[in-house]
Amino acid sequence: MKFALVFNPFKYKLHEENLKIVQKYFGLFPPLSLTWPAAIAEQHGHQVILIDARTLGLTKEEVLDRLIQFQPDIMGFMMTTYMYRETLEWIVYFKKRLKIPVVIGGYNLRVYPKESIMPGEIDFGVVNSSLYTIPELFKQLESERRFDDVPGLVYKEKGEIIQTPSLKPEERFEDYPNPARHLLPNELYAEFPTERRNFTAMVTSKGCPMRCKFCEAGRTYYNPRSAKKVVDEIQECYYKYNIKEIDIFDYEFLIDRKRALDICKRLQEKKMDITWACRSRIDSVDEKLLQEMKNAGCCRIYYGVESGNQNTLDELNKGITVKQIKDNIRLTKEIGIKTLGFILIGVPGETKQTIKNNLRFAKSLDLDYVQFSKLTAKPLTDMWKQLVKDTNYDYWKEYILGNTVERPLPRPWTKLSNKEIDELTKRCYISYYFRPLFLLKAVLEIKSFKEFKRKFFAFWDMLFKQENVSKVDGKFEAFNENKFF
Ligand code: B12
Repeated sequence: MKFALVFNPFKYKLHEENLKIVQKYFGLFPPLSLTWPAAIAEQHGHQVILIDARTLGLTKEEVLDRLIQFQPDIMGFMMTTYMYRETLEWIVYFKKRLKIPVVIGGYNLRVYPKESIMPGEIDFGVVNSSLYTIPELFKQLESERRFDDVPGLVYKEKGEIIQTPSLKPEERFEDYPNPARHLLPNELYAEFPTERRNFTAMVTSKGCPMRCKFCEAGRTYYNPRSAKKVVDEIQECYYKYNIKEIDIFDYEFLIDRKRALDICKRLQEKKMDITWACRSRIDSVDEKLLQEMKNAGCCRIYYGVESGNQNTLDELNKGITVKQIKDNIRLTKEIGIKTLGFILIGVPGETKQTIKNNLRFAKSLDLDYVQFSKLTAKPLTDMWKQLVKDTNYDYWKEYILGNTVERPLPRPWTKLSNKEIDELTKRCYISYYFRPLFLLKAVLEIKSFKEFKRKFFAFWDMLFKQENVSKVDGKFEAFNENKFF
């Protein structure tokens, strides 16, 4: 089979947790989700292309030209809940012109498996993992077209939508091939804090056993790749794609301390000139682990700080203390690893005063970067379940079904309005980043002209272009540092 995967550009959405300018400068990342089905299909002898139209700045027409040249038998797209309708527009466009089957996968299939494939243009949905679903689906497409034995598939038969059971327990992430980065323009990627290029993103484990109320990954099956596999993939990045910086996107990279130490030890032995960042809970680190991480090239840790208020942390089921936050951020900085803190705005009981206190707390931690996100009832979170129960209305479902336009979700857990939350989030960014000494330090640490350009434009736009309340922007484009001078 000839399999064509397309990653479409996407605009800012009013229901997102980030401000528009933050979204604009978030970065150009490899479409990792699509590199897995790509690699799995190739492993089974299929021919694959992956078109990253977002990073390459391609229009639908330009992508169509490439597809016509390739002559695929089947097309694939990744669906998040947030961007479902936008990706659907792309699917409709290609389906009309190429008239070949369309398969979708991605997070929204877990939330709304059947609804995801309701549009007439979509034929199949991969509910969870591609590991066994893709080879079986392609086998059936080439032979008898009997889909009832393909695991984890949604498909249409005689006007009905049928979902087959997924394999249990979930396939071992360890058994996956490495993501198909050879299909990507690896030299074009960068995220906001990127210091070295080439840059890539990586995922080394799926799921998270913790139970934070605001996160959709809570209590999902933790499914790691072994230290050996992880380091093999890093070596592949380094030697094959000249990658010098990696952002490890696991929900919680350090949850298995033994695995983390093993990865560090192996990286130290390999002596590659490579730096990496990861996401971690505050209570996963200690001095020994941080030191090993630093020695293995860790340059930045993204911590879920969320709040400087103990009651809020408890209310969100975060399971950490304010003291742990202070101690471990200090330790991380002393060891020479940069810190980014995620802080939530609009938490239960939030007032203008609590936001002020949190801003002061973030400043006192002296984090290198802070991301202020508006707490949103994201699909599959406890907050979402409660909101659906209280309002008897599931915004996300209605949104993907096309029954409602995009809009910010209500936040009944605070008296602050959505408008106030937007305004205060913007004020937090400006107050945090526009401190003379902080700016001076940030400028002195910049390592390349591209990094300077990216950060300069982001600061400029935050000051002068970010509306007090983010609005829809039909012309929205992610910042592409490869485009300008
Ligand atoms: C890397 C990443 C990105 C990258 C790259 C995009 C991508 N997903 O490839 C960037 C930064 C660009 C990105 C953007 C966004 N992302 Co993102 N992203 C991730 C992240 C961290 C890793 C994805 C990954 O590779 N996982 C590992 C693989 C193995 O699992 P997987 O993605 O589920 O893929 C498997 C199956 O689902 C299936 N599959 C997936 N896609 C497809 C497609 C086809 C055709 C087939 C057959 C199968 C298939 O096969 C894979 C192998 O089994 C996940 C969180 C996570 N840890 O998973 C969030 C995540 C998927 N993203 C999310 C969101 C919200 C977004 C954004 C909306 C954020 C924003 N505001 O801009 C955008 C939307 C992009 C879009 N076009 O829709 C949410 C989705 C939630 C939801 N309900 O939809 C997640 C779960 C993160 C979160 N905590 O909120 N993302």
